[in-house]
Amino acid sequence: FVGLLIASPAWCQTSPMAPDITGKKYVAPKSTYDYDKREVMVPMRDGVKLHTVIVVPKGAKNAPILLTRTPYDASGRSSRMDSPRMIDILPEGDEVFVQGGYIRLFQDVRGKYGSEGDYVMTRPLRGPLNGTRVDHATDAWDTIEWLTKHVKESNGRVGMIGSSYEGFTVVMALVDPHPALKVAAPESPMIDGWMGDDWFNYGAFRQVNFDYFTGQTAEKGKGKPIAEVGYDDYTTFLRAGSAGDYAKANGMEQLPYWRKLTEHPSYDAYWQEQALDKVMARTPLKVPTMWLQGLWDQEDMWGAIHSYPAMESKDAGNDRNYLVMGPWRHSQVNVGAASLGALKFEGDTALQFRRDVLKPFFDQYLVEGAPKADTPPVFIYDTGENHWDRLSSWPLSCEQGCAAQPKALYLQAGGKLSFEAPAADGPQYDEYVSDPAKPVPFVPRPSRMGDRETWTTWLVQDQRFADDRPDVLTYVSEPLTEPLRIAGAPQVNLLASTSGSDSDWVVKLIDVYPDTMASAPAMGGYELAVSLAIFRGRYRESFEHPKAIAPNQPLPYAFGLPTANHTFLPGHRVMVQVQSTLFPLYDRNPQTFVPNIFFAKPEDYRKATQKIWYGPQKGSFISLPVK
Ligand code: PG9
Repeated sequence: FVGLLIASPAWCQTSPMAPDITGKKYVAPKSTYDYDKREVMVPMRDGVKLHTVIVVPKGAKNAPILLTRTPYDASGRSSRMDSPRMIDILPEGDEVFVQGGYIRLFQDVRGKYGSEGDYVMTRPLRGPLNGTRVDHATDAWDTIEWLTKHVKESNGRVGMIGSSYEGFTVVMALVDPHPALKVAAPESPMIDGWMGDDWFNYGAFRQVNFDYFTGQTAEKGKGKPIAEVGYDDYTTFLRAGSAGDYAKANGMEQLPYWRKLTEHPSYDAYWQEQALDKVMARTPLKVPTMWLQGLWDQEDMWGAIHSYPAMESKDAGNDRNYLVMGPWRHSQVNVGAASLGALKFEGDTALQFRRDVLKPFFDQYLVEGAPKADTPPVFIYDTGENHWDRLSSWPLSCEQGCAAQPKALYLQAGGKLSFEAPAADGPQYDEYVSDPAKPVPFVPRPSRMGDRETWTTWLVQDQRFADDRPDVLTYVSEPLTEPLRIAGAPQVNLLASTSGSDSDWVVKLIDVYPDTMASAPAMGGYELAVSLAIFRGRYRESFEHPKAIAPNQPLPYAFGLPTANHTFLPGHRVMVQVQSTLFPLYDRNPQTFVPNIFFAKPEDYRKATQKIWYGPQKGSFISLPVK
């Protein structure tokens, strides 16, 4: 019997046992939670319901509402971590608002994640590009209307905030704002996809976005990135050929938005109709709006800084239109910003802004009894002297209407750069061979556009990796003996020729650090790009109607570089680099004129001899917005 007991202990008996997984959902006791999270489906005017996450502080009464309409998963955006504390579950950028007792909402845009309806990438406004009766303007209006009636803990006042695409939906809400929308902060908003927000820069196509196309449009939830076939994107895209070849090899024709892009390589009505800075400029600004962007915004370098001036003339009372530019990469305003790449700033510049400028600005319009905020019309960081500037207008230096006039910084033979015009009888040009088979990389290889550190810091990358290439012309000033302060958008005036019939021109304005920096030795000789852009030469005369370039003719190319607020310190030098590729971030120009560069053929890609011409009058120079 003892043997039986030992041999067959009670726990090995075959009698039925209660399962440990009951099938009932485990619900943590909410008693310790300082918030209540609800998920509701908000009805739009066409009957489509949008999934909306509402996070309400425990005991909230008469609380303001902060709304973000996102294509990036409202549930995920409101679950930074699982926690009984509201400040933990919301994004870092929301902390000041949580501390202020705000109700926080995230809503899936139509057709994405939990929302019903059809998804259209950056759905255009109703009109020639959108025959339906709904768009982001109506969806925002209907959402706010519903919120004011159904969120009983609120005071019926709504603010909207968001970066990037989420900034785009803020601007869309401003097109025909609901009366309860009292204040808005479009951060790095997508305003003009062809000029410089995400898809192109002056017509050169940004190949970084292929994973985005599949991620955003392959399915309602999160789509998968394209399978990596090599560690170095430079090699992968070079072997692929044109952007269209790469797309075809990866089945992108299945995606309607990719097809749409390839049908509109030029700045035609498709892009012009969607330029939100121009749409907004048609009507007075009704809602106090803080246009915000990073000075090193590698994704949306166009939107905010072109919308702000467009609205300035519409801000009759001069109390509704604001501009903020921090020393930030894309969307860094909502995370830690004490540094960017090798650069160190005066503290967490993003937290300083959110706490000292953004929150008081929003409180003024959303919190009953809140004081009038001391919001500067322009709040912009000096990236050379490392401090915030509070200004009454922007830019400070421009061709017309500014306190200061720009100064011509001349490119000269021998790699010189000077405010002195070159001698009329001096050398006429320098030249380089641009070989599409050996394009200039945008970052040192192996270039990995999907690598977060690479992608977020490439604009502040030390440019010494490029300046010794024979296909990069480098011009540099003498060391400065006193500070040189620029406050505006540098304007490129190139006199250039190419032996080809099409060409891209990349121009970088660079701050060269002194050869030795005792306080930061690794910064000795650093070449920091303060502002850079690529210009597709076929659009020299018209963005809408591309034209072949007359070979070997010195022709003027004029285009703006991104805005800068930078002091070149004594001992530093000013540098300009000129090249014709920035790869694989931008697709290569075949350098022979073809109808659509997306579908250039291998034989179209040909070397070209590029010449940059000098001269005291019509030579090449940068119009520097010196203040
Ligand atoms: N504007 C950003 C983006 C859009 C499209 C492609 C890639 C990035 C963003 O919404 O994050």
